[in-house]
Amino acid sequence: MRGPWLTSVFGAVLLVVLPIVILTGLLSYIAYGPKFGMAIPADVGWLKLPSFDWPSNPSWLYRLTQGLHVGLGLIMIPIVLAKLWSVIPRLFTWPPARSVANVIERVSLLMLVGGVLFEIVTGVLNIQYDYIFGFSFYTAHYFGAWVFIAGFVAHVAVKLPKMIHSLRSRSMRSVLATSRADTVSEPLDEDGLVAPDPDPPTLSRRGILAVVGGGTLLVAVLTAGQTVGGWTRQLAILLPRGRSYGNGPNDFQINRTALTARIDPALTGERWRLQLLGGPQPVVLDRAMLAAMPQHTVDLPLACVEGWSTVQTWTGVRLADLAAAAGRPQPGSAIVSSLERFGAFNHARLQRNQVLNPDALLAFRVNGADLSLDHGYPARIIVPALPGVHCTKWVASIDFREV
Ligand SMILES: Nc1nc2c(c(=O)[nH]1)N[C@H]1C(S)=C(S)[C@@H](COP(=O)(O)O)O[C@H]1N2
Ligand SMILES: [Mo]
Repeated sequence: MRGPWLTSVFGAVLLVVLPIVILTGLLSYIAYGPKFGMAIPADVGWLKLPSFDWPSNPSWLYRLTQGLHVGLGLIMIPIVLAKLWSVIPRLFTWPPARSVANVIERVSLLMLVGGVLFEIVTGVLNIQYDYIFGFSFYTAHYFGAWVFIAGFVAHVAVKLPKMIHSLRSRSMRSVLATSRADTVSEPLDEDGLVAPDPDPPTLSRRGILAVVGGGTLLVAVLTAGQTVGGWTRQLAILLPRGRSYGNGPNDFQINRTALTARIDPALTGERWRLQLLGGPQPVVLDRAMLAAMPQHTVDLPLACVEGWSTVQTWTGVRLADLAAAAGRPQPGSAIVSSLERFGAFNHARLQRNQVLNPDALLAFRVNGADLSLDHGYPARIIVPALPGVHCTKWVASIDFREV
């Protein structure tokens, strides 16, 4: 069954889809706020990306980019595996290198194959509850991506003409019309993909396409429910955050529970105060004072780096109003800190446009009810198009900065 045509079909799909996965992945790094040192790894040397303020409009921006990154990344797995299977004979060419050009080609293939497998493994493990490696996912995935990108660009440059030529060698329509009995090998090729002395086929070529395409569809069905919601959530059995969190207004994905974040419930009760810094002097507000401020209700997505997202109806006070209350109505940025004492996600720095967007809230309620403790009671950040990781829960203070 192996041959340049089949390999080229898988290759063509990957050639279209993987650049989207790469681009949205790099955008995710930028969305994390490298300018404020919040993107991980913070210091990437000459691999620094052009940095710009992440827009806070449209509100679904990060939901879209990160949904595409993780969603397409996952459904491409069967196609990547099929493509690797289709070129297995190349793995065993001997001698492994014949010339300098050949060595360069082999190294680029190592970067391509090693890179894509590394990105798949680290990516998949990061969206499960437990990431088991001793190194930072973000650092590994970022540098792994560049290894893969280098291999990918080199590979496309070398193979594109051959891919186009092979795709033209037969029509998809004729392949789809050919039964197993009529299936014959592709003509022998110089790369040795085609078996010189093949066994009779056990599957038609359209059968292989159906198996791989079906695998992709299956992964899509098993993962999409995490974001699509409704009854499809029950189908998201491959991913941990599709499941239910009880009924009612607070029944949506929880990233880290109050228990894991070691939130002391005593600090979220009557004693809770919001501290606003950045003005002439600190301003301390209790719950009643916050409730007396103008309240706004908006539908906004919460979109995690893990690819899931969910739109909920949030009610709270505008961050812009809090900035004014603090005495700095036109802040350059704002540092939000949580009651959570440990962990990398207990504070975040928001850009000016994120603070001043009229839909950017310090939310107290969701879907008409108080936030549950797991969703950040008594107060959490929700900002249009902001990556979920910066929607800080259990907010204790906001420091409005000049720059
Ligand atoms: N204090 C604090 N805030 C946090 C986190 C955290 O671990 N601690 N996790 C963040 C991440 S990664 C996401 S995706 C969202 C998830 O919010 P949820 O648990 O209400 O869905 O909260 C964010 N806010
Ligand atoms: Mo997240």
